[in-house]
Amino acid sequence: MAIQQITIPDIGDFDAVEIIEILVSVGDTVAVDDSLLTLESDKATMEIPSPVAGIVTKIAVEMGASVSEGDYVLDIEVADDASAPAEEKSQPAPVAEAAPAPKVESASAPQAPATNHASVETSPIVAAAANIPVNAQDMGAKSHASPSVRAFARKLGVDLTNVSGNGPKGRILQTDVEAAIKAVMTGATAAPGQAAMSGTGIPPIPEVDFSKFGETTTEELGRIKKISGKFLHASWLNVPHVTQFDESDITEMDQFRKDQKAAAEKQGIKLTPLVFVMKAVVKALQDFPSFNASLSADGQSIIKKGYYNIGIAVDTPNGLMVPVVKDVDKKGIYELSRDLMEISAKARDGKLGPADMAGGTFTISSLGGIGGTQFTPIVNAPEVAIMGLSKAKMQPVWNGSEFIPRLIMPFSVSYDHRAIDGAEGVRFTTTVGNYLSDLRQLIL
Ligand code: CAO
Repeated sequence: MAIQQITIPDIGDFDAVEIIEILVSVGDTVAVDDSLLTLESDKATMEIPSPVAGIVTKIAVEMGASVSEGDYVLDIEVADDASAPAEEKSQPAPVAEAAPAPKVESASAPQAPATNHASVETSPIVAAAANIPVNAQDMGAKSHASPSVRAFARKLGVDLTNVSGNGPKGRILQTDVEAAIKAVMTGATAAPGQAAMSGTGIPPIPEVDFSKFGETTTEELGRIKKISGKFLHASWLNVPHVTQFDESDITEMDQFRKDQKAAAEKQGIKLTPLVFVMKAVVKALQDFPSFNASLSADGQSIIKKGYYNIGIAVDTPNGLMVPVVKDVDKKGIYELSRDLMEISAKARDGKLGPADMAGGTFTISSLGGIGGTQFTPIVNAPEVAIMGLSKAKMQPVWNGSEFIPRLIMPFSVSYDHRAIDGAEGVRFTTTVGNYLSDLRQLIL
């Protein structure tokens, strides 16, 4: 047994090339020509093959390091009779010597393997065209595939560890990657937990058998949860969210609400802070039309709406529903309260029709009746913004000479950053907060 120090062979004109994959670990058994490392320059990706067969005993480099010809990278323990590269076994050449100069193909070359069969056999490095995001390298690091197939898989977000290879020695071919994509697109994926890729290129969450750890029960999600889940997921993936947190002193507003409560109850109306918030929000939407808007389908324009229909997230026994209160700008507090009571009752009784849920321009999700301090609501796309209301609490507030008790309501606004800038976001929340603190401003 002898330890062979493996160095970077002749890699042509390349110098200080980044290691983007370390394809072996200490203890791995490698055969001659098995890939040890992948290097990537701005022009090409190269796999460094093993010049010897043996067991990897040391890795002397790290991912991201830059290497050049002659740099020592790892040790392989070789059997005494196998200490020379395969094609050189009969020759007394030193084993650690770099293999013959590789053929490195430029980025404009579309396919990896050299076209000349002889050059593949004599060249230890298979070079490939590459146009790969540098930080997307860890997918399929242990899979047997050429750099061009790796590049192809990375571009499409396919994790090669989930793709079976049909090439020589199980090598993954481009056709195998294509077949894996097709299987996902047609829903004919491999065994559970072995999805070749998620549709968005996001690595799938591993499937776990929870019953290994204790008793479990499985209940199918309700119909509404399944439907709303799809919308929430689509928004989460498509909309670059920013959430701005704020709070408002609603002491006066709540006192006014309490003053009106008895009179409202005589008319069968329950006055909650939410209707005041709806009015304050609409006034702020008039000040900031980008929040009462949608992006065009091509994402190139913003469509500002001249009507103010506020969706209200309602917690129902079947799941979350978002009926819409129409023309909030044209209605008074009592009328809005009536509308709110009506649509929440319809939602809870499962009696909402499609028209009740259509035409919203902005959504409010109020958890204020339940609790919590702050949360990040998910934009109800194709709207561009949503407000989350949390529970108001009495808090000591410094007025310049003393602490006084004030009712402070935390709230948040999540928005689509493609449509709204951060400065605009905080101006909007500040404006809503000011209106809530002093309702008189709503009639100005
Ligand atoms: N701070 C303090 N108290 C609040 C409050 C707030 N921000 N908002 C409401 N309250 C109070 C109300 O005044 C009421 O108290 P009183 O009976 O003493 O007046 C109590 O909390 C209950 O209010 P409510 O929840 O019944 O009424 P609402 O108008 O505030 O909300 C509705 C109506 C339909 C939005 C609500 O019932 C609901 O379903 N909320 C959950 C929405 C949800 O699940 N969102 C999550 C979406 S993301 O998954």
